[in-house]
Amino acid sequence: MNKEKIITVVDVLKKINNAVIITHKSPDADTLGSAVALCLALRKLGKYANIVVEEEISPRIEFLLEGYENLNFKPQHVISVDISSNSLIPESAPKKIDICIDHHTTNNIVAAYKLVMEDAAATGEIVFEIIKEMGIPLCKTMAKCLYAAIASDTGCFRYSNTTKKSHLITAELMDYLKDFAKVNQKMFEYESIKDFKLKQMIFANTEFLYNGTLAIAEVSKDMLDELGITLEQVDVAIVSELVKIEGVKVSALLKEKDDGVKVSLRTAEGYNAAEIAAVWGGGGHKRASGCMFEEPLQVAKQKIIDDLKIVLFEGNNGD
Ligand SMILES: [Mn+2]
Repeated sequence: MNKEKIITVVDVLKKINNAVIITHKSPDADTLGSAVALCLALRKLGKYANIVVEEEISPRIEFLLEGYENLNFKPQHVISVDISSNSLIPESAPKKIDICIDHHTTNNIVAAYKLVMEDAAATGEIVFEIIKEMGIPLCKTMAKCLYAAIASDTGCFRYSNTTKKSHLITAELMDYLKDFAKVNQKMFEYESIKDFKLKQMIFANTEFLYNGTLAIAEVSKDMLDELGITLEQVDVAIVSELVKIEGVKVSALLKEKDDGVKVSLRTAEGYNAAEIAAVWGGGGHKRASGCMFEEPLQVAKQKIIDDLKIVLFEGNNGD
């Protein structure tokens, strides 16, 4: 089933002359690494290809753009990678998508061709299979990008979404990428003094509710201004730290933006993060998800606390 879908998409990619590949808002290593790797593969096939990425990207993943340059052409086709809904398409990107490549169970993008593989740990795994099916040999840069994509979404191969296939693909990537440890270091071990100070502030205002089953924290604009950092620089790993604490079933990190509040959620086993976020119009995966609120920070926070009361006392049907 998946194989047929991959062949169909590869046939389409072989026929087109050019494409622009779009990444999701607040880009992570999966969307960005998948986009760059696919872009390079298309260029190797003799196509014109570019990527579209938001201007502000985390310094932890800037290395994925090393050596990348835009080509000058007018794109006729649009490919999305790792984007599950229209609200996650950056303002600067085209909104009409021709080919959608993703692994989110909550994907609701409308596209002429959809390749959504829910069992893939990362979109990077799907792009790996596309590149293999194209018959394009991997290179060091593609391997670096795809490794980063898979390592990012699996929490460096620790999360329950990691499969045997994730490891087999990674093993093959390692033939081309000897310094994978450097990639891990950049993505998982990088921390500036500002990052550390922000973490101190976030942890200091973390609240534990419902007998310690909910850990909820916030990043206000004032906190960011005080440290002189942007929202994109906030390490989402912080919300994962909170769900590791004994007894915590759901952790939420609320980030105040000009137009509302961006929420990242993490859950322990037995609580489906995608289902919880869906209540507020968001989406994601079993253990990690996100959503947006248009209300002010404290209003959004109270709404989350109130809505989670039922979930945390009765449980949801996630695993
Ligand atoms: Mn992903």
